[in-house]
Amino acid sequence: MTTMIRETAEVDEQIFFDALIDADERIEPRDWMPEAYRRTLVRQISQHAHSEIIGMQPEGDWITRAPSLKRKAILMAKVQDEAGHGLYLYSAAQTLGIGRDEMTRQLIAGEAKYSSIFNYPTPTWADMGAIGWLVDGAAICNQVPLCRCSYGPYGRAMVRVCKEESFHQRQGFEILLTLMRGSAAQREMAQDAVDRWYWPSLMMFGPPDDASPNSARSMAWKIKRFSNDDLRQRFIGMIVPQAEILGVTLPDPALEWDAAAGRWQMSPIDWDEFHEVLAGRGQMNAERLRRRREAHEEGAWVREAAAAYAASRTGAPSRSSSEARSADPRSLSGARSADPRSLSEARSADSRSLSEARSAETKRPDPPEDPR
Ligand code: BYC
Repeated sequence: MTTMIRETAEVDEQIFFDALIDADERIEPRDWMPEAYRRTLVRQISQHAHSEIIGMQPEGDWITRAPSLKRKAILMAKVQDEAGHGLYLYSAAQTLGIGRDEMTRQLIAGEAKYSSIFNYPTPTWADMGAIGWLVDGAAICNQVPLCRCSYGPYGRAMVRVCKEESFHQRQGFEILLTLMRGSAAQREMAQDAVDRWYWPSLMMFGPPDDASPNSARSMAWKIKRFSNDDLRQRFIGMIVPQAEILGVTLPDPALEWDAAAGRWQMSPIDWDEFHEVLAGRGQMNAERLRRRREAHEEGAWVREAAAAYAASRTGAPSRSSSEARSADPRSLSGARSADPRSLSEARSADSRSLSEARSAETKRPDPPEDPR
């Protein structure tokens, strides 16, 4: 009998979940969700968080070498922003029942992915310009649609991230513009950086649509709103006029707008290089992970001190809050699914209908202005 009630409740939950997705409503941490939806989100959000944290390294390397005090201050603020993005994203992933300690363990053990783009070196100051313009530019194209992601905590985190990324892209553009208005050697340095970052930036959007195993389902769940290839096309459309203003050449002689097809024609992307980087054999993979491990070990005393301080105030045994959360698998996302009440009972008990929930919710902020 109990099993039947449970199964009926699950069917109702699935119907309710599907209805929320169809109605473009948000799924929240305490809502029931299919296990595959939860796993997909943990995969994407944790990878995204790791990318922000590893992404601090290529730019962090230039803080001491920035050409002026003003440039140093701006770069430092940008790198701190990336740390903040990592924190919002780890927090969003934690609402799905995975602990921050576990995500960190996966990263430093080399089990987790992070964006391919951060496995390339930054030999010159112009790389700070190219990263800001191209890498943050690609991030904006990818992330503005994620502000409308069906999972509430991820979508809301993206709103602030995108506002900051827009600023980052402008500062990268401005570095390149300054160099392009400088000496011949500075112009050459800027062009060389654009040549090196252009193709890896295109790879950030992921494999082509016909080789993207996750896209179809993520789009059906409204986690992703556009396919990898569509976003890549939008990105090219954004940077072509900007490259003209800068006076740099995009390193693809075949790049051309095909009005009949409504698409940019381009040379093929070197997907072998992409897969090599994903397999850990990029130019900087080993160094990025070595530095991340080292930072984790060096930060052990801070985590211990914070946990001891928290314990001294609550009298609880000293362990980090994320450990505590992940120790209870039902604490967050499992809460509703363990409740055998049918959906309608649960909803009337909650006295929180869909529309009430909508109006009670803080008004969802508008996604940031699309820079294109
Ligand atoms: N790098 O089926 P697909 C930043 C993986 S940081 C590595 O298309 P999906 C910044 C993919 O994970 C911004 N792996 O997957 C920070 C999957 O493997 P798994 C970083 C990649 O999820 C500091 C497999 O390939 N942005 O802006 O539908 C300073 C098949 O792919 C990559 C994000 O993280 C890649 N480039 O789509 C400056 C955005 N591409 O997981 C700037 C959030 C694909 O099955 N993420 N893979 O083992 C997304 O939007 C999506 O996850 C992706 C991939 C578009 C990246």
